[in-house]
Amino acid sequence: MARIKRIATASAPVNIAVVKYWGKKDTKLILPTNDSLSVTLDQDHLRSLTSSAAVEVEEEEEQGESASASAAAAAAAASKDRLWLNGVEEEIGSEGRLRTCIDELRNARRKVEGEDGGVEKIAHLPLHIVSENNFPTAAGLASSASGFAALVWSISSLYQLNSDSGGHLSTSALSRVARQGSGSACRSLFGGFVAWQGGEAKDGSDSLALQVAEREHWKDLHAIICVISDAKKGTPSTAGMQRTVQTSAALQSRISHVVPERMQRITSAIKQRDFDAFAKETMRDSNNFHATCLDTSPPIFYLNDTSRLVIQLVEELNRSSEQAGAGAGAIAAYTFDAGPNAVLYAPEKNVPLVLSLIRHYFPNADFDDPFKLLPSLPRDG
Ligand code: 2P0
Repeated sequence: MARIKRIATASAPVNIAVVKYWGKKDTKLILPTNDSLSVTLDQDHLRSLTSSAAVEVEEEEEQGESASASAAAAAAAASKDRLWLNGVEEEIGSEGRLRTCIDELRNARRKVEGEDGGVEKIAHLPLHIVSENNFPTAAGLASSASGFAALVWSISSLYQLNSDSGGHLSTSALSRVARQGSGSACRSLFGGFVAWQGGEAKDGSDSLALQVAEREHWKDLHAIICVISDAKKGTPSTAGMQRTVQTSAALQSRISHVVPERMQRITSAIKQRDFDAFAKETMRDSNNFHATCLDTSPPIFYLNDTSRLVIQLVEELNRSSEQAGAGAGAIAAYTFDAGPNAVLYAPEKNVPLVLSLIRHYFPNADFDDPFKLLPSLPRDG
């Protein structure tokens, strides 16, 4: 029998990168080869919800006060930590990323308990963690970012480490922990527009997320998630990106100047709410990322024919708007991650037009949230 001593719940949304992370220079610490920048989706749309509980299990023994006893107790508790993901219990490996995140947070709590005798002792208790996504895992949308962000925030709330729960760890400091769960997860700890600063330090101390602007800064910007295929992707990101690091010459230009220059331009586009500039940088980065995947040996294909049709549709829409003149600028932007699904960004006033075009060219589209572009042939013309 397990009795809950203390519990905390947190949710974190999915984030969609507009400047993509692809490649690690340290695979254990998850240190990226380039900076990246994303938009965190609004809460309630696509998010992970995680509860973490410190539990007393019946055979729990009294813990001693000495530092070594407390370390031994933490190690014993770690062996009893359990995780349920979407209702199914998952193994917490002794060397895995989940273990790293839990250990970092437990050690931080142990430190606080060691320094302040008045603090309730819970670091020695096993954790029971329950996490669910409010979107089907089969939807082909990255869930590791929201999953690890929600996990890190819920445990840090349970342990009262984050500033919201009275602790001393900033969100950026916690993003260093989430990063070691899954690189892109560090960006989901913040809302709005978020940069992951790759960092220079070998120990990863400066590889963290920073908020570029709050969501409120650019409320008018909307994301439309189009599920083109819900099949599991052929090449998982973690393996695919390292194959790119090992084989792609194109990645080197991405690292040395394409991304650094783009980070500056897109940051200033966001600060100025300049949709035309934001759209251009977003689409170019998506295309540069997929070109780099193609430059990998053997090549990695994430886009499919429907993805390419969406690209053409948006490009044509923007071209016709440019021809109409009067400085109208881009109507929408597309971006694709490590799969065929499209994410479109558009200012609110353009959303009806974008949706009506999608309806026209993909008459079988299922307008759920996120909606599916069923793999049917598009209409002509
Ligand atoms: C991104 N992606 O910036 C890019 C764009 C996919 C394409 O982050 O190995 O699941 O866990 O650090 O974070 C996917 O990679 O990889 C990703 P790990 P992750 O969003």
